[in-house]
Amino acid sequence: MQTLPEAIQEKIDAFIKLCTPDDVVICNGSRKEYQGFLDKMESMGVATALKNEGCYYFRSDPKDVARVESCTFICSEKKEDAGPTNNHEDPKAMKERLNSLFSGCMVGRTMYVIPYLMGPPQNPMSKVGIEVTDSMYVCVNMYIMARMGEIALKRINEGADPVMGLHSVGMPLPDGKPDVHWPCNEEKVIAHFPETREIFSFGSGYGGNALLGKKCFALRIASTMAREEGWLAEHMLIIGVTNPEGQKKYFAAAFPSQCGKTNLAMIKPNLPGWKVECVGDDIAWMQFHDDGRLYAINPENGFFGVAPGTSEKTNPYAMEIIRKDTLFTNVALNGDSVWWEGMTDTVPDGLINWKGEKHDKESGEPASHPNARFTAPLSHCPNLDPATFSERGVPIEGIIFGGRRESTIPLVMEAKDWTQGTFYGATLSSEKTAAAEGKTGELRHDPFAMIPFCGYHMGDYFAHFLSQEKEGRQMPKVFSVNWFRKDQDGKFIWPGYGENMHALAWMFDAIEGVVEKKETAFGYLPKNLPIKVDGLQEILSIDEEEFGKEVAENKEYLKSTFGDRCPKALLS
Ligand code: GTP
Ligand code: SPV
Ligand code: MN
Repeated sequence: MQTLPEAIQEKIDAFIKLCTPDDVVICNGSRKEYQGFLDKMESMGVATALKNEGCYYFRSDPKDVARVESCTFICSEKKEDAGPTNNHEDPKAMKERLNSLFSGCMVGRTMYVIPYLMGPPQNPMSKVGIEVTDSMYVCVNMYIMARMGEIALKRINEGADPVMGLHSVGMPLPDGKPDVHWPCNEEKVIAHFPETREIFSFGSGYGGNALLGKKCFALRIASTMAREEGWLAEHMLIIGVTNPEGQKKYFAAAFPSQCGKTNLAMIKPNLPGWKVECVGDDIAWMQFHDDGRLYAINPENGFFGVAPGTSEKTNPYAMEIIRKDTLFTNVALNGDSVWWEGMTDTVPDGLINWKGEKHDKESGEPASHPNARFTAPLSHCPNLDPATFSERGVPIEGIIFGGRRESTIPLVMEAKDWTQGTFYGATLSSEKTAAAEGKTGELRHDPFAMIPFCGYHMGDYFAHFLSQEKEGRQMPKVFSVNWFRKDQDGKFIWPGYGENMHALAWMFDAIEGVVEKKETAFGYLPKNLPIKVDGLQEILSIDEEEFGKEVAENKEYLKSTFGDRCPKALLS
């Protein structure tokens, strides 16, 4: 069995002393180990094996279905370093609370130590972490989402300093108490210590709360590392777009949770001659290289994608990706396969809903939870970009910001310069979705789609983004998009999905300088697009008065929220 460097072992020993598990296992990340976890969970009735090879079904506790932003904390020494958009807690006070929460929390359970690598093994930007958890569900998801085991251990033994994370579902099993199918705790805390690069997560087993490599490390902790070290950790998908002439450009795009990243990353274009390949669907780590270009990597190794709405029609590549070796959580069971809203036009008979009950079609309740997810390997992606695992990353020429907006924001627009592009990012807002707790549909500001994920003061984040523009650098062009405009009847005007290729093609050609554009004070818009859509001109235009009002409100928001720490360039 592998050993850990002494300093790391000491930290793990302290976790063991605190959590008092019955047993400790260091994960090697092998396929055999992964299958062993699944077999064990199946025998416990926690996982259901499905008809398709390597596919399993999980159901969470109905009270543990999404990220919990109200219980997510940035514990920086100074409150102002967390900024106005994060919950802050004093590190000492939080450590005390955590010590009491974690004390004895793994009694009756096994502690799994998961060394993992975020990023392609060949790439110097990749980083290591260790997640210590009492959840086998977390182990199997981390196996898919990160590079787990030996590969990371080797780096750690060579001196790489891992971001440490301790996770517990928060339900000890004293005196042989039987386990429940989805252990969790009413009290949840997701605490980040950016200065010491530590993560503590208690009480939830779901998604971004529990898979610490994802939002906790690759965004919240990484964004603070990126600021210190001069790079960018962004909530962005990465795609390569090839035009009919065979020229290729890479784009990175930030959309808030459940606003279309995974779908755009896997787009099957509805425009002859164009090709799109996927590098990543959620997170981008980016850095300017000596050649003056911005290079991106996807730190993840899998997809944790929204299931509802995914179908052969909307996202055929996703349907192919999830055909084998996929974990499904909170979808509906359809015999020995799965179903969710939007997969087919008609609802099959005899479904078991995500709560484990017979689905009542008349109830008006969905059979799958709106934040039901699939976990599937990146390598399954039929349009995976050949440079996904490259040593260098991929050169980004376009950055896209998009939200879910039923009015005001046009289908696509181009910023005149980096500063206006930064303004697009800083003023991104979107109607709330089911990816986090709370009411859906409400409009909220979500700068850079990073509101829930920025590990420091968002005003400083804007300044950091702005400061990327330097002599000798080829700055990407910046765009704003919106697939979600609605007509008077509340129907989407834009067909979306494969047709989003029209917007991508326009952006590609805008970078090349070969499109016809309408100039406004707020950026450039397409004159037309070669597609027949009712209301097309409406979504290709802005109402300058309405838009101007939105811009003024946005500046007010920036000023009142971030004060002096908002760069002046965004307010003028
Ligand atoms: P997270 O994984 O939570 O960060 O979400 P995401 O940004 O990856 O969003 P995803 O691609 O999973 O899409 C979220 C929801 O929006 C799904 O139900 C999609 O079917 C729907 N969606 C995605 N793209 C489009 C589009 O172009 N038009 C419309 N109308 N809906 C879309
Ligand atoms: C998101 O909410 O943006 C997700 C899901 O991608 S989670 O991993 O739970 O954060
Ligand atoms: Mn996604």
